[in-house]
Amino acid sequence: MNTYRVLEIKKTVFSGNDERAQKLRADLEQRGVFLLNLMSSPGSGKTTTLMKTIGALKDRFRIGVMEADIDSDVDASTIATSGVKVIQLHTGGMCHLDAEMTRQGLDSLATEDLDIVFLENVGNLICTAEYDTGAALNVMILSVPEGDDKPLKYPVMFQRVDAILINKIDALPLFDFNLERFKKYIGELNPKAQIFPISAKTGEGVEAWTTWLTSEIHAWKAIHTTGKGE
Ligand SMILES: Nc1nc2c(ncn2[C@@H]2O[C@H](COP(=O)(O)OP(=O)(O)O)[C@@H](O)[C@H]2O)c(=O)[nH]1
Ligand SMILES: [Mg+2]
Repeated sequence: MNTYRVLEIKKTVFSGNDERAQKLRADLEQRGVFLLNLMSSPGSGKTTTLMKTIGALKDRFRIGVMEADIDSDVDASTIATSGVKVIQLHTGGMCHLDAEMTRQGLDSLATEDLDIVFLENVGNLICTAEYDTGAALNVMILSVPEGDDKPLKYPVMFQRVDAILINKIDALPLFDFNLERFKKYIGELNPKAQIFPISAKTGEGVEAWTTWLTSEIHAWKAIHTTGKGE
């Protein structure tokens, strides 16, 4: 099993997060490192979904993971079992990562030998949505037990993401989650968002997600990469 380091992130004292995020995005494009920012409420299945996604992509891409948490190392220790490079970021009470904190994490992870970095953001649907991390792709997970009305309660999050994973579809028979109603809300808020119903537990639907993600990474690399990659 891989070991992992823990980085105590320094709180950002700078203003101008959007400019910093644009700068970081441009740096990552130049370095050929595709950063994916994964957001959700606590317990929706970010770590479990990352494990399945890593399993599908690790033969094709060199993957690194940054696990952000207020204090614990539980997730980094889980991800380390997959064999990819992982770092635990402690936010010291902050409920999100901004671009400068993300840069600190990437510097500590060291990305020279990586094609993709997955950032598991701190678990919540509010402040994580409000800070651009500099990622190439923003993805969120909504799990079935949370209910199909969450786009009405947290519209900023659902508006800002490129893709939405509806996780825990194995539990659909137990809940009144209505996928068609959910799609209607998203059609109004963010019609360009891709929606993937999955079960990170059983693996159902995961292939459609990883196939789409792979094509997004290839399209991004075709534009930005200079000789790095598969
Ligand atoms: N039934 C079911 N449970 C899941 C699924 N994905 C994750 N879980 C469980 O949900 C809990 C939280 O998952 P985790 O990946 O740690 O969520 P995170 O806090 O968003 O990283 C764990 O007990 C997982 O085993 C799923 O697709 N179906
Ligand atoms: Mg987690």
